[in-house]
Amino acid sequence: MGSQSALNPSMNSGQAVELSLIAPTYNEKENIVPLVERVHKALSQYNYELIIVDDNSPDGTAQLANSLSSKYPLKVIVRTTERGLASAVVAGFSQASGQVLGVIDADLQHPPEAIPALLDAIRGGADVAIGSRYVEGGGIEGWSTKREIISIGAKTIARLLLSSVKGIKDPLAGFFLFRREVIEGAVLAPTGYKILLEVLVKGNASQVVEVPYIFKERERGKSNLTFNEQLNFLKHLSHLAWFEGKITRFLKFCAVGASGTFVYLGLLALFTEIVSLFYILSAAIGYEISILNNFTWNELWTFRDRRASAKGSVLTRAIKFNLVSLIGWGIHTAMLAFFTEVVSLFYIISAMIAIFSAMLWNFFVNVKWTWRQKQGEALAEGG
Ligand SMILES: Nc1nc2c(ncn2[C@@H]2O[C@H](COP(=O)(O)OP(=O)(O)OP(=O)(O)O)[C@@H](O)[C@H]2O)c(=O)[nH]1
Ligand SMILES: [Mg+2]
Repeated sequence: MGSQSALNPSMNSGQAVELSLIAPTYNEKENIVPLVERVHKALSQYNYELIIVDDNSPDGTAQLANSLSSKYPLKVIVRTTERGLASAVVAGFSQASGQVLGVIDADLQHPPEAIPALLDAIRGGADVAIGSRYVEGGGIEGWSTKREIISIGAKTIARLLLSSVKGIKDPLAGFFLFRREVIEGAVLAPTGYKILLEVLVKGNASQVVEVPYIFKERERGKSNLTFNEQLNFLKHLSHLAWFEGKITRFLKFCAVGASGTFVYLGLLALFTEIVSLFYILSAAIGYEISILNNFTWNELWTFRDRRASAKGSVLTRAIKFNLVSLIGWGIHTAMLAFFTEVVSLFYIISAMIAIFSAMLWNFFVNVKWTWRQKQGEALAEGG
């Protein structure tokens, strides 16, 4: 960590800082002056500090920022040994003294004029206030269709995968404020581009509010977002899903599914060879018993944590599980036929795709429906 200018004491006049706003920068020299001025104008009524975390940008962003720090409540952190947006923001958090922490891009794609509305939401009781492009009144200026599709795809995956972001319209926002307590005790991983996800998944926010704003086109400077970062996003998501216990649950679910296959094959052989039933009848009996086997293990093991809070009785869940499995079996068969007959794949490959798809179907529908939690419990536990 490099130079760090002292706060101008007259600016905060000894009062507690209400808001610490972190702006990560890499080669944003052209944006620094308007950023600092616009933030100051927007927040003139508030006790705030702006923390610029620069990764030793070759264009001299940090030097320029430092020259402003006598005039504005501005801290400049220069990192010389590390590079990356997320770790820069986390470094900013650790130096912040405000009761509320916030993040804003330095390239003015996030209008500083929207900060007071976010702060008002926090004052009104929200734990996290998100500058949102996807609620009424919000929007995006000047994105290509391709970029919009990627963004909507990424958002959808995140919302499907992580229960902590359920119901949030813009979980990948880079413009947000939150109460300091939200991340107290949480260890934020300095990976990925999406720090809000870290805060929502690992923090303990219960009230999240979205405030609309229009995401502007970058006027000056160059984008730092690379394809590599987008791949990193998927890595980051799986890390967070693991953190939420989703992956452990999925692996348990798969193990139970595998046990069901053995039960099915064993009973098929037993009823056909020893009880001398017609093999189709043996298969039907074996199949139903294997479903009951799977249900029992899932009830006692995979979804053990949800038993007390799940909706309905054990019997209702068993019936739902049967139904889901039946449709899953239908999906498997239809896909097996489709990929073999229409796409002309080798039938074993088709079967692998079909089994995996049916597995995903079974897992997600059982999570969301069969073992769905009652409202209050889901909130308390984050889904
Ligand atoms: N400290 C630091 N800041 C970074 C780094 N990468 C990006 N930033 C800053 O993070 C903010 C967002 O990065 P952008 O490059 O604007 O990414 P983006 O907004 O997703 O992409 P565009 O819409 O193309 O601008 C900007 O303020 C960047 O200067 C980094 O490695 N270190
Ligand atoms: Mg940008």
